[in-house]
Amino acid sequence: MSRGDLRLFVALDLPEPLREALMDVQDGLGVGREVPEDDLHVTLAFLDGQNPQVVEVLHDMLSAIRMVPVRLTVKGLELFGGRRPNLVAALVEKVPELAALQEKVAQAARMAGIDLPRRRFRPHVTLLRFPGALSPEGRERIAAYMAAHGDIALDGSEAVTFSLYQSHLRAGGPVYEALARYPLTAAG
Ligand code: 3AM
Repeated sequence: MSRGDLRLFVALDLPEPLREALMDVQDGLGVGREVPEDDLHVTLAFLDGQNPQVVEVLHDMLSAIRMVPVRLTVKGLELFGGRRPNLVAALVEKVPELAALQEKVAQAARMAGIDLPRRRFRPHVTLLRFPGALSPEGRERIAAYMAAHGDIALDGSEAVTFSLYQSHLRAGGPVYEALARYPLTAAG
């Protein structure tokens, strides 16, 4: 990433009832660094560092997307990072509308000239991050919470917007700035 580049990603914005339910999960886990309520999202594409000219084209491409709202259903929690867990995420059901939107966003990014690696899309909402190594007590607490609530199911409300975000890396964790928001409108 060169000087002047913007670190970008595109994400689905969460409806209020789902954000609130996920905040309760964060409170229950009580370990690590919580993702602030306004920052909870489902990443559709991580775009890394891009120059401002690319951002303008990308914005035009994203503005042209016409897709329907996405029903968001959480099915389970997962500890990411294998032997060195670095975050807890809520897994989101990959319904056809969500898969289609993710493909459209990736296509828009490529049409804007962004070299987007092909990766399997596993929709999730990151709830907590562990910037340092987890303490044994932290691990125990998480294990106990996952045993009791790891299969949580939250039947969702609809996401009606997605956004282009700039991520500012700061010592206390990333700060997300929404650069633009795009509507998902009902068909017909
Ligand atoms: O919060 P989630 O998990 O949805 O993990 C980063 C975050 O995703 C991911 O992009 C989102 C916004 O920062 N991310 C950061 N660096 C990444 C990378 N090098 C990355 N995803 C893929 N490759």
